[in-house]
Amino acid sequence: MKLENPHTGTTLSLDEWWMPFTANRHFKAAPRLLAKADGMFYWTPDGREILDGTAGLWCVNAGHNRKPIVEAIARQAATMDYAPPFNVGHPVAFEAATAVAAVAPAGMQHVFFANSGSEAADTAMKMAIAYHRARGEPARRIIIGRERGYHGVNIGGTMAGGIPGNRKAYGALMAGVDHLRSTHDLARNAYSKGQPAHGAEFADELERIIALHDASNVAAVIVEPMAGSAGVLVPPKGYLEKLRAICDKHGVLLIFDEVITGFGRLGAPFAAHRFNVKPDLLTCAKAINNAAVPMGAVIARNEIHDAIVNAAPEGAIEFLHGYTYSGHPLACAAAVATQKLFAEEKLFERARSMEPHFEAALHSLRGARHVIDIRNIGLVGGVELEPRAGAPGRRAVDAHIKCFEAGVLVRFTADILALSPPLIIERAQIERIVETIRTVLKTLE
Ligand code: PXG
Repeated sequence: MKLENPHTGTTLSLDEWWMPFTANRHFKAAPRLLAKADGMFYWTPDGREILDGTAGLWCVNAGHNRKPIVEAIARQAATMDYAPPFNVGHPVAFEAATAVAAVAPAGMQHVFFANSGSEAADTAMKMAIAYHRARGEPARRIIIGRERGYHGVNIGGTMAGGIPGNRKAYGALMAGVDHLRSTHDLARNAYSKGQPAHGAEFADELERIIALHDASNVAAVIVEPMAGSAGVLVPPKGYLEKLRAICDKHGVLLIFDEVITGFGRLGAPFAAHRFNVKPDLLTCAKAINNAAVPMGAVIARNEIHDAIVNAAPEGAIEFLHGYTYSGHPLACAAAVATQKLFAEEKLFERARSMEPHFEAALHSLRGARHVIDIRNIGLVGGVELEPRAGAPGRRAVDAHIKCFEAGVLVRFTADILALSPPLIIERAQIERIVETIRTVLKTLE
């Protein structure tokens, strides 16, 4: 197959781009390329339409190539491409922070910009440690994550994360991390709709872990309120409330990694709203600006921000951290336009009102070949397949490829298919995704 960029006619060589989180040799032997997007769809270079069941990588919540966002980026690029964020400001970064703070949980009104979810996670962990230091408790440096957690791929996030394959090659990159067990409990919670009934007690081991290290050494707990990458693990009823209470009891900060759950994915601005549990620090990225330009952020509770800022001498830099591209003008212009679009089209509410339909459609796959669990909340769904004997993960890879060939993009992780469509999805498109999966599963080894 001759590969070319259909927009320029340039012939492509696949050798040079060392692709991230990709089986490079396998992929390059049979590449699947996307060259154009609009609304709910992608198109391959040869013009085949692909229905986007994953909002890119859980990020294009308003749908692709939305005109107000495209125009805002173009306008900003033509006006001012870049400006430094250290000791010099630019208007659109302040506007973007205000727009993000407007949808953040009450009392969380300070936004620190990064360029990805990974950077947001590492920033939040440093912020937690800086907070304790500012308050005179510099020994509080231990971070507690959770098995099957994903907080990106920088050093802090790799170590706080709990996906074994992502950690095993790197050993102990960072001292002072521990992990809660995952809340996944197939035996008791299979085929749960929304929050599973069983497992609030899994939070109790946080007491034990904090006691082991002594609270005086523990800085923060970081969890995804709903674990995305490890296969859509919805928190059991009462679990997050318990984590919050135990953190409060011991003066430990609670960080919610809302890189996936932020900006409407669960039918509310953030999972913090949906579950009515407020973290101290909240990380986000992806849909913050509809993924149009790389961007991440940490949203801090006012008390955390104030403690760090007020502890520094007058005139001193309060938090010695930041990136060349923190608050990049193009990312910020996209964020302002995206947040406006979310509000105008009431997309968070739309996700919530579409949830019952999405849930029913997804759970109609119960009983389909290979399916051992289905779980969902908001516009996120996970369909867990029985692993193929001796080849874990292969069945879901094959399902992903066959769905792609049938014109539907689904994500896979281990043997779990994950769905997270743009929030503009129509009912008929939900049916199409589910029917494609049903058909593919019938033919799958
Ligand atoms: N935290 C969470 C909860 C994430 O889901 C990150 C941090 C890291 O973000 P960046 O922007 O550095 O990639 C993520 C990213 C998938 C998948 O399909 C999920 C992510 C990225 C790529 C694939 O499981 N989430």
